[in-house]
Amino acid sequence: MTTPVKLAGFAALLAAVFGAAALAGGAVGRIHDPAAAAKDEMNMAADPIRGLAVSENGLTLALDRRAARPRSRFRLSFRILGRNGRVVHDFDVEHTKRMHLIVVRRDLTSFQHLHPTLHRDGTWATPLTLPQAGTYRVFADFSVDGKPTTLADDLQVDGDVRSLPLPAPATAAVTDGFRVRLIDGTVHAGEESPLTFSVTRGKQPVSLQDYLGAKGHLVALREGDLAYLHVHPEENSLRFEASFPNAGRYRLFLQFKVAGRVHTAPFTLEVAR
Ligand SMILES: [Cu+2]
Repeated sequence: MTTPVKLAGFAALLAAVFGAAALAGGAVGRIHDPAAAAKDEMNMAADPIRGLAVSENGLTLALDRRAARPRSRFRLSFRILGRNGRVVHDFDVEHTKRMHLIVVRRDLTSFQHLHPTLHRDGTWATPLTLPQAGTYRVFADFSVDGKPTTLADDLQVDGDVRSLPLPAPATAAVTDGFRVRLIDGTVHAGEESPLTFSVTRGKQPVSLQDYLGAKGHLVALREGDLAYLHVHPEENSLRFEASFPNAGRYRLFLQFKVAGRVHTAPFTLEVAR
């Protein structure tokens, strides 16, 4: 390619970039319009797949260790590094917390949702016990400067590994004596889909406490690569909006709080084309 052609290409790229910037500027200018603002917010949060990389959006997850022993409690610590390699200290509050840490075994058994403590030097730390040998996926879910980001890395627990196949798709799960049902899961690949759950105990409805600013918390992971999907909770019901990028199987982990205790109900969901 000759230099003038290259320059022309570069100019076109610049025009495209500035065109996009102008559009974004226009969007900011409309912020007084609540409908437009809500739409812009949705577009900003529209990135439906996260958690596939250790580094994204100029941010890097730096785990202090990638190995642990089974059934022994240890301190999991990490930092979030910016583009310049500096430790990030400022995080936005999302779902009432500045950091959500999800730890699952790669076969999607053993789910934990933790809220580590931020120390003065920018280190996040939490006690953690991993029940069995295997490879665990650690997701750090947070937001910096209004941009939600989920970064992930693997943690190895040596020993005899018995991987389990993903359970068959089901619309009901029993956990800690609660019966949890997926009552509306009209799910289509590639669009925002509603997921509504009900919780009963002894056939009676259960009174749910608020958990992380909503009636429940839902994590959805794609079978295979464990892509971490973006899920929106609704404030006053066990209803969520999730984007399933493609047909296939996903594992859902619904968490809810009753009488001061958080319970987790896992589901396998088959998403049709
Ligand atoms: Cu959390």
